[in-house]
Amino acid sequence: MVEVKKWVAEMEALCKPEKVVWIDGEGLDEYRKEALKSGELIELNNELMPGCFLHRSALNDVARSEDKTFICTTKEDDVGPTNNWRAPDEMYSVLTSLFDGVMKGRTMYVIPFCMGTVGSPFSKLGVEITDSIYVVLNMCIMTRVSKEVTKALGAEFVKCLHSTAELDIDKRYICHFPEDNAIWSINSGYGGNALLGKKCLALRIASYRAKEENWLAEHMLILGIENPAGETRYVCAAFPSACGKTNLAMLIPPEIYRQKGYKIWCVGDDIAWLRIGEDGRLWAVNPENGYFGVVPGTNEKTNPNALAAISKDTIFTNVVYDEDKNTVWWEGLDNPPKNAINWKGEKWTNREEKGAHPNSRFTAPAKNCPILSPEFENPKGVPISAIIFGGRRAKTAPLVYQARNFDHGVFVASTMASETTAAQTGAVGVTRIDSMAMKPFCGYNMGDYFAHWLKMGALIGDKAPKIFNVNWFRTDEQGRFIWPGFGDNLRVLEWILARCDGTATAVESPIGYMPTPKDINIEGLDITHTDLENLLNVDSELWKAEIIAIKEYYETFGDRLPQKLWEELSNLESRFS
Ligand code: GTP
Ligand code: SPV
Ligand code: MN
Repeated sequence: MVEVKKWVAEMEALCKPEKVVWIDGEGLDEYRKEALKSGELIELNNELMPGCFLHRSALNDVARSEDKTFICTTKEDDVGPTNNWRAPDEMYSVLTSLFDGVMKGRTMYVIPFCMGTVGSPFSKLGVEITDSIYVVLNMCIMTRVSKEVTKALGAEFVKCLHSTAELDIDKRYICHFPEDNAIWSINSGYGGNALLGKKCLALRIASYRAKEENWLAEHMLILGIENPAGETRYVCAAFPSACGKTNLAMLIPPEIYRQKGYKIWCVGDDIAWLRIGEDGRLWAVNPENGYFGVVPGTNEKTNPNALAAISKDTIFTNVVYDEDKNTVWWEGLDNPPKNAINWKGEKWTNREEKGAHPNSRFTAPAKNCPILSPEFENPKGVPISAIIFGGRRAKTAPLVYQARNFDHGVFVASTMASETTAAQTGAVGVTRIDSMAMKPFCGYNMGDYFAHWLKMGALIGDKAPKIFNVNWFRTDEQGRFIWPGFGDNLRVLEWILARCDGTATAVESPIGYMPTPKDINIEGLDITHTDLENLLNVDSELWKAEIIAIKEYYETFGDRLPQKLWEELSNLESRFS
């Protein structure tokens, strides 16, 4: 605690707030009231949505700003071609002048928080300093904040400094100093830019540590699949932002699976920390304590569990406000409200325009999820049978395939591509390679990261999870999704688990092992055998173009790219010729 107090005093001297308030998760109503007074929050209908609030962000502050995100290490080479680099001294000097006096007349909140269950040797403690009540309330949902956490604080904690400042986009910086265990973020209040326990700590800083300590910090959901015999097996899945993690993590089995007795358990929906357990297998924990999920498209059909999770004690950001009912609405729900305010805070009159921002979000406590896994608090986590990678691809990637072995799986994951979404600023729908769905989140050189994955595979050996790739987003000539997705994705998971057990058949293709159409159960589905054939088709012309793009991408890593991956690429090329 001495160290924490010393650091807080230094930051107080820099930011010059009017007062300092320590947060321990209790008495939050006081802060909510203040936020209601300032207009930062709107209290929603307490009968229909108890404990729920609406927040509208600044118009220029609706998504992660990747171009304003920096990793500051002594050597530029250590961050690699996928990250923005600045020398620590140079960046500290820019930030110090921006933070100087930034909290004049404001309150400085100090939030000790824990990523992972409190007291576990695998958890990480942090302290976030912020001048935003919205950040305080979100952090209290997304992380563990309690008296117990404050008590546990010692010399080792991640120093997280945040200010919304003037929300000036030209002075926005999200900076990581992995050598100092520090994160400084200014001029944004948006989730991944401002809730520093999430992407900044639990992925960028944690991945840096994980490489040194032989574990993995990944952008992955964790879910348990209980079969009719009552056995639960766990899988992790990495999809880029807004590509279906929360939905898969909370899926409801199709009717025929429910009747047979299948159940799904949600352990996590965004981040997984994976370690080799005493039994030599890979075990995963979810370091978060809540969900910061995409709102649009969430409804009774796509994700009833998420809908239940956000029925109370939830903060909604940038959705539509229903003036008559004092509730919220978004695209994907029925019956748009007559009198409404759009996400920008204007009367919603032009209904051609979306009312909710495409990246509008909910912040809901994990315990609200009706299918939260009983293992959620287990500090050891859950043993992982399969790791699934996937992206949003209109063509190219088939519905599912299995990597030939672990190293080939690392190759598949390092080369996965996806179309960009509204979760990051910039153009939507541009295909980019997003290795392991970690391109925006890996805190060091991704060439070294691939080598680390290969090393982890070698350490685990025979007990390594099997690796798969999926794509729920393949479209037909009219641009419609062919695969029904959502709950029906369990049909693909069933094949994946059967492959892990050695009970499902597969055929070899140039890209890996694939099911034939008869291997995927489509009972009760409105899709044909031909649709499945299309979903499983591997177009060699598209793949030859893909190989060229992969080569160009790999070249950007120079000699930091493991030779093994070049070999895998050359093997893939020869299987297509
Ligand atoms: P982040 O929180 O940004 O990391 O996103 P996520 O990966 O958790 O994505 P999420 O589950 O919130 O889904 C994002 C969008 O994809 C939503 O609009 C969903 O409705 C849509 N989506 C999710 N799963 C499927 C699917 O299986 N098929 C189709 N067609 N759309 C899906
Ligand atoms: C993502 O963009 O992957 C998210 C939302 O999960 S954020 O917390 O903003 O990163
Ligand atoms: Mn995410």
